Amino acid sequence: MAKTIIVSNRLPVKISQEKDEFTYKPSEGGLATGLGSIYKQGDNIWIGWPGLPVSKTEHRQEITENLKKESMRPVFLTANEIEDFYEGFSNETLWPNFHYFNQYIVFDNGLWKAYQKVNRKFAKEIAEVLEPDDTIWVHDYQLLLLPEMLREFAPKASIGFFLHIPFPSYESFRLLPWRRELLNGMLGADFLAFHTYDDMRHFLSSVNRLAGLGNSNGQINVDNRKVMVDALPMGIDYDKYAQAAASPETLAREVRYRTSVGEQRLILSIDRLDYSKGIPQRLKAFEIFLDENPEYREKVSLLMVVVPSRDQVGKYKELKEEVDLLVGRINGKYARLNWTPIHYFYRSFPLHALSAFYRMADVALVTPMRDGMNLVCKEFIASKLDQKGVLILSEMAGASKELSDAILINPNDLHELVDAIKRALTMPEKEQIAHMSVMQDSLKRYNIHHWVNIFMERLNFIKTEQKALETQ
Ligand code: GDG
Repeated sequence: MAKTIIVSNRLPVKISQEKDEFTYKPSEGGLATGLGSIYKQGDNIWIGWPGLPVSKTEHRQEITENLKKESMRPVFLTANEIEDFYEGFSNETLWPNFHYFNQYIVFDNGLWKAYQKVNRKFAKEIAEVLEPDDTIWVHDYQLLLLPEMLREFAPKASIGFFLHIPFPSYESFRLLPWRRELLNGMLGADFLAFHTYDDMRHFLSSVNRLAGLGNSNGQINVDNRKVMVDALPMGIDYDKYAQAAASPETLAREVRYRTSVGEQRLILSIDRLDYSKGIPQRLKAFEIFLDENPEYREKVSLLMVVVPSRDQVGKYKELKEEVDLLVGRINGKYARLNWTPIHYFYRSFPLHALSAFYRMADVALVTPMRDGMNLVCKEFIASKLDQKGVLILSEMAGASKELSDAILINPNDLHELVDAIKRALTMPEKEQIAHMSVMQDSLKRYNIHHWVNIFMERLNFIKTEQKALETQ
């Protein structure tokens, strides 16, 4: 029977090691939940890096056996590969370039070689299990070369690709010395999807300029093979967040947290530590807000969760220091014995704590400089069971294309941000409910399951079209 192979850099599992003992926890990420309905069926399988370096052969065997029971297959990476392929080319070359932080790009041919090598390693691992009628769904910027590599040994395979981060405009993408190879790698897929129409347009424009290929309604002819490109915004597991918000565990946490923070109003900010998320800008805007609106001091706090991420990468270390300094400065300036302006947490929380934060927040401040989609703002909306609360959202997040009922801001305009905070805190409840219900309706409908189904449907569609052409 034909199977579906999901491929991503990381497997949907968190493995921790204590001496020679390994413990396995399923990861809670949106992608894992959404694709859970697929990869656990029949012979389907998820292939990816298990998230830790494992050098001993017996450990590798043990992990492989245990993951097999959960329909997963590991691709082991050496410490050098993690450094050069993952931290290096993926996160110091592609990530800044695709998010328009071009001054941060590391141009290094050694990192590029590691990227090619690891993509090849993934291809080989897939080759071990691939059969002619299988479908392969490749995810994200760490594996841009993989579709073409798979095509080499499986010319008829059905290959889909989804990019979770923005695809940059040609003017940004062309800066990369390896732009043609990267593009050709992606064009090995039959169906490529992006979060937004703009990402898709940027991709098509690069295909046109670098590969000289035009398109007709998002279809490109690559070596007599039809490749389809589309915008497919990713949704969340709406019911999971709505149910978590109604659960006794979340409610109990909310009561506890409320006792600690008192009756003041809360503005919520949650992200991985990443320069693309606009964390310093958000802190500066909150500082100006307190400065210009003294009546809000002691009445409103910023609850800021920053989840540690990529802490081996230089720019992330610098950012951590900047955020620490800003929080210290603002708290030092405005704190009172009975009031802390910013409750700052540099760690991650379990789902029910997150859910209690979403419930308690009067305002969610989601202001990335660039974001492929941003799921935090969608989770906030799904958690608002009483429909009260206001979302301030950056125009630069893919989610802003769907959530036009949020207060949309340009994160580079700190004064617009300050005004938005004030507007959010004074918005009448009736207006809050009106906006929230529109956004909830749309997110309920375009949820993660819908996203997965449409992706598979489109991939099947283009494959059927290709076959029809071949038999003509
Ligand atoms: C990439 C793209 C795109 C956060 N803190 C905790 C926690 N989280 C969870 C959130 C959310 C996820 O992490 C973050 O997702 P985002 O979409 O906001 O951002 P990225 O990690 O940058 O994801 C992004 C996404 O891929 C999907 O395509 O939207 O644009 O950059 O689900 O809830 N989860 C837990 N504790 C925390 O403290 N349990």
